[in-house]
Amino acid sequence: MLVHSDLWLDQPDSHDRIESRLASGALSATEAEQLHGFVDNGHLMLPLGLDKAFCDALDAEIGGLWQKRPADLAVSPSNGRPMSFPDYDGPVREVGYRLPDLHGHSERALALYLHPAIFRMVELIFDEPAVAFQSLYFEHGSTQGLHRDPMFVATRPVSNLCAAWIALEDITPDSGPLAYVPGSHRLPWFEFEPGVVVCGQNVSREKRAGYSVWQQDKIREQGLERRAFTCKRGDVFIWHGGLVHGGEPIQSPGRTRKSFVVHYSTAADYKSRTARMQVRDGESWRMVAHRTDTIIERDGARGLDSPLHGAPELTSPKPEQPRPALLARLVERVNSFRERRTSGSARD
Ligand SMILES: O=C(O)CCC(=O)C(=O)O
Repeated sequence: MLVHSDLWLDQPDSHDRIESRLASGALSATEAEQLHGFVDNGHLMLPLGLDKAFCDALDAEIGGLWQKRPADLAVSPSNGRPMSFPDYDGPVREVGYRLPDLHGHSERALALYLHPAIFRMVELIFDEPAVAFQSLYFEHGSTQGLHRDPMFVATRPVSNLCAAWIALEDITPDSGPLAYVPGSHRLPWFEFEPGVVVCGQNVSREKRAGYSVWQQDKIREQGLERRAFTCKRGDVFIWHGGLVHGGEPIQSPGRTRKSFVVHYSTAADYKSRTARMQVRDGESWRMVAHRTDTIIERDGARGLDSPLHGAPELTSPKPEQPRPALLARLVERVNSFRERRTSGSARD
């Protein structure tokens, strides 16, 4: 299927619009060139020139969080769902862990989340006020299969989504760089159910495998090529919500690939966000949902605070309670209804 987009950059006259904005002085020549590339390829690169001291200080903040383990910060273990930091009992900084919404606990992550130069580019992309709504810190390559963000990151409309991937160190080919397929943002979309591009929790392994084969076929049919984003510390890769991307294999085991990802939507459409994490409850686990509509503004940029700073919403009950599966399903249904009404949940 095709995903409908009202964004200017997905319209047939997008290149003309860039030239008009350039002529009117709304864009610099460099910005115009970047936007032309974005329209055609689905991505652009922006060098921020972060210095080593900044990245070392961010790393020290992360080290401090590993010691402190705040309850309103989640850690996602390799291949696992987010869990409350104090409840994590795996290896410290294990390969593949992620920190969702680090911007809620790190001054430097927040500075990147609301970075004025990235924000300017994102607002040129949307051509309307934008909002950062979630962040994700990776210490190592994700090795994630090729995907498109709307499969896991919900926005409404689906098309009003873009992401910035910020290198926090020089990224070498053996470290599992970001993988991407230039031009893939114009490919048709796989339907996990009729009319549904979201790959929900209940999508079967077979269906996911079917998606991968289908996506590879489409890439091949169109003569597109997978590339690896090797780059310098501070380089930012901004991608269109439809761009197919993932993580390359890590060839040097244990090698870090520190990066920070921010997702953006249009401020008029994205007002609040719910995030879920698992918390220990005696011998078992329960899922807790938190929602925020708090906006942080700085230097003309705006972003949602970490949802985990807010009070918990409905939680799934303890398994010992009567008819747990039924109740849990009911709670899940209410939660997802609430989320659909407000905005979206997101991958973590
Ligand atoms: O950093 C990576 O390897 C992949 C990141 C990604 O796919 C995402 O955040 O959407």
